[in-house]
Amino acid sequence: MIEEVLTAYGLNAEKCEVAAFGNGLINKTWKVSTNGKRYILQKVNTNVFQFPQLIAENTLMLKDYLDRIAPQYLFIAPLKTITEATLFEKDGAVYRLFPFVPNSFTIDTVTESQQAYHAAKQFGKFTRVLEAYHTENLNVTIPDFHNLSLRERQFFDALKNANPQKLSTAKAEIESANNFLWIAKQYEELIAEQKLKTRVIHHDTKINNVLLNINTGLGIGVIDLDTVMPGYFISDVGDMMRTYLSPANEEETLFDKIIVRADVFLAIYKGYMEEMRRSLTHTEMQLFIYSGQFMIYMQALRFLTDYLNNDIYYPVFHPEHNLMRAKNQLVLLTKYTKSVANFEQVISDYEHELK
Ligand code: GN1
Ligand code: MG
Repeated sequence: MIEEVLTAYGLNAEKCEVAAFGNGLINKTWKVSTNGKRYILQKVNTNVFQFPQLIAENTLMLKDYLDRIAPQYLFIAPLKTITEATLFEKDGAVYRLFPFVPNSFTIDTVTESQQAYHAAKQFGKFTRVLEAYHTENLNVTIPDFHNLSLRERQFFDALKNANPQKLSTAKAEIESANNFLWIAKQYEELIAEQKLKTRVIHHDTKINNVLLNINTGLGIGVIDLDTVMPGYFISDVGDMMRTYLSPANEEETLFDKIIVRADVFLAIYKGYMEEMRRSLTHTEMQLFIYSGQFMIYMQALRFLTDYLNNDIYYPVFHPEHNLMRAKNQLVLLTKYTKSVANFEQVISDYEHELK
């Protein structure tokens, strides 16, 4: 099938070297090298993205818009096939091909706060350059993706339907998740009171979704635009907190390794604010720290719910994999919550310095 895909893009499949690339949980990715040219090939997970055409439409609309209003901005859109299609589709399988951005690389963990700074700046810039874009034009590629109230309901449903053995194995994690229900309650209030502005949001701001420059370490741009949809800034800032603060990621099972780094927190704040300060409302700025709790909690609920539902969403390598991931996220959430007073101080010191 891959050969057929490459041919559809006008490449000589026989002369292409194809190697697995990256480590996303959802789509499959390869790097294609041929005649000194490099590409990124992806097979879209159509269980998760049931209408990949919606993603393709979004990227096309944004590309057209940015070509007009911000031609300098590097927007990494998929290439077209020789018949001008934005996707290759056959027998229900969907593929797309991207140009490989020269001198770019990605990292999987934040080892220096500067990396977090550059990434936060790139995600902030993405939303900023699209500030005036009419969000209602965008397709919703996954409905209710970051709707925490829905994730909470799905968790409650899973509790009702799960087998007793699983409920007992996950007793401590379920209890911990219940202790953080206030995070979902606060979200509901924010929505009811319309405290958050709808913006163009990336919704997957992990560090490996930012391209960095090999020579300078500076940010080049953002990738993985599948979940670019109308949303709230707490999703993007929150997922950065979730994935940059700790040197150990969501797969870590030695939970002592999960720590929350204040210098990385400041780097995220600086990078994002440098781009978004003028755009965020006062109310939104006050939700900067809450955004981490919002996203870490949502991810904990998603992993725990999937464990209880017999792993229908996330791929697992052993029976308790999703439970371990949930536990990991709950540990991170607990440590994050203990750091809130410190984060407030960090922000206030920095703001003071700026004045
Ligand atoms: C999925 O495939 P990946 O790693 O980019 C998920 C994110 C989760 C993440 C957790 C569409 O992203 O929301 O935060 O796993 N994406 C989707 O690792 O569900
Ligand atoms: Mg992704």
